[in-house]
Amino acid sequence: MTRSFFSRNGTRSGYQKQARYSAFDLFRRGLSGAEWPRAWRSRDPKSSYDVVVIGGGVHGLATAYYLAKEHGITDVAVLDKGYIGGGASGRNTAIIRSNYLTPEGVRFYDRSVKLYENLSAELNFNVMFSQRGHLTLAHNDGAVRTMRWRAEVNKLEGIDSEVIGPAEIKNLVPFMDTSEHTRYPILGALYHPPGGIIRHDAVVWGYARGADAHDVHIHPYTEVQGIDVENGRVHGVRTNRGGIATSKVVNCTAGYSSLISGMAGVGMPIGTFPLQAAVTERVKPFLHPVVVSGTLHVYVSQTDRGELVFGASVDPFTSYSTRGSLEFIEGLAGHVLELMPSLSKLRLLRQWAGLCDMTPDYSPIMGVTPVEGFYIDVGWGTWGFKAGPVSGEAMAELVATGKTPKIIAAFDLARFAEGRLVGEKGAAAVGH
Ligand code: PYC
Repeated sequence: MTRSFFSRNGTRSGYQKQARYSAFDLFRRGLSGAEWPRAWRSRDPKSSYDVVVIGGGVHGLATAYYLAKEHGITDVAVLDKGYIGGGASGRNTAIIRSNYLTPEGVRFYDRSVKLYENLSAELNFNVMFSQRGHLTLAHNDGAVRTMRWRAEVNKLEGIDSEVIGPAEIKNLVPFMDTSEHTRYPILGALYHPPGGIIRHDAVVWGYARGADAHDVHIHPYTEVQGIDVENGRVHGVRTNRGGIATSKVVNCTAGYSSLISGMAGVGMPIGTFPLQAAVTERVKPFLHPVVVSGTLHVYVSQTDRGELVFGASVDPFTSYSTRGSLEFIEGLAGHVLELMPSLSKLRLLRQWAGLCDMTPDYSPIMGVTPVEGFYIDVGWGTWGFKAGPVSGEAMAELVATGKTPKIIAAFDLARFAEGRLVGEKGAAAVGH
């Protein structure tokens, strides 16, 4: 294991490259109060890079990581206008699953689940992926039908996913009222054992640390203010820290993806909506799987720390606001208590919002654009976090080889003009 040390600007001292600690090291450090080594280096941007990735969340960092690791392209800069992982990667509910509706979606998210399963080992960083199972409840015949449809598509693609009845649901979540006497009786559920939750910040830090170890430059607080395009080709980006010449730019942003693409003159069929979520105080573990109810517009999971994480639908209007609202929290409490009345005494600790770039068919937009050298990995709606690893892997392959990997071919921008939509709304956690 490498034991080299670098300072914040790349010289030896404070930065420990890919260190692995023994339990004794951790104990000694904890007691000594010594400064922890930095996971990635801070440097000034160079005047040019082979590839500039815009967006320092899981998608951008994973793209940079796989470019360097799988394709040997290390002259890469990742730019973010805020801190690393402070956008949608830090503003989600960290649910991972692949029980989608379309074969294209199922295959794509399954590859992501597989990459997530191996990510701690890949990055030598514990991302705390907890595959506790994922339950999507059905409270009416229409929902049961959609769950059956999804289960069949899932099974055809080799995904562990099936429709189960109230008795099996009760086994998995004993405190849930599965009787026929509730206002919204539970008729069944789509059960997806490989689904679960993860530590979103660990994923971001793991990829950032891994990319840095391959000499990728990570530049937080570096806002892209313009993209230079001449004769249909990218030549560089303009930032608040100066211009950077490059022939390849990858837009891996969420929330601002249409603004960034607009700088290159590429229009996006995207509307940006806030998605709010909230977390409670910690309680003893009682909820193992992730539970989703589309009818009641709510999803809930319990973290390893004991907090309950709740989410619901996107706000009903476009906005770039990431503030929580009282209206949302009132609605959320109503939905949660409809499903789990026994939670009425729990106190909420925090709420937040992330920005969701919604596309007309609820599938992402990935691949090339009419501008040569300008690539997009955008339009993630409410499922960007779960797609981080596979998106990074596929975008890196595209940028490095110039060939669109089969796994993302269906998600190209041209599908909107050519009427080849990949309708994934039926796999949304709740009605958005
Ligand atoms: O699709 O699983 C999901 C999800 C959860 C929260 C937002 N989207």
